[in-house]
Amino acid sequence: MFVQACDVPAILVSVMLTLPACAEDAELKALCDEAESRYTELFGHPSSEEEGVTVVTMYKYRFCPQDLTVPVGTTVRWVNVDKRTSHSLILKDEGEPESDRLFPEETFEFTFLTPGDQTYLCGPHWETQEMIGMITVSP
Ligand SMILES: [Cu+2]
Repeated sequence: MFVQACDVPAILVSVMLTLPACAEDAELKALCDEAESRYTELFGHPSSEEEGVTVVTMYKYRFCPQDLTVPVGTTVRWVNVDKRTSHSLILKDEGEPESDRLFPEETFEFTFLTPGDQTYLCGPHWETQEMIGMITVSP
């Protein structure tokens, strides 16, 4: 039997602990909650309250959310909420050049006009830290 979800009955918890994917999910969720707290601290409101854009935070070598689905025409705003580390964006499937380095509190925006899945990267950290994100643009 294959257990896909992490919310399995308690009796399976010991099994879950052996599933690295679930532990990773929990870790990423905690990290992304922290990123959102940072965002609110820096900008005075939750990222979901930004008008006209969908926010992805960049924090501790991760994109939050790591997987995002948006309707075509959506502008995504990446925001570095780290304290010291700079990041960049490589939207390789869009054939765009790498963005400038984003220092803490800096942002980068891109409007997705082509439906489909794409993987994007942080220039300095995708290889060493696997700082990689996914966007699904729905028609
Ligand atoms: Cu980075």
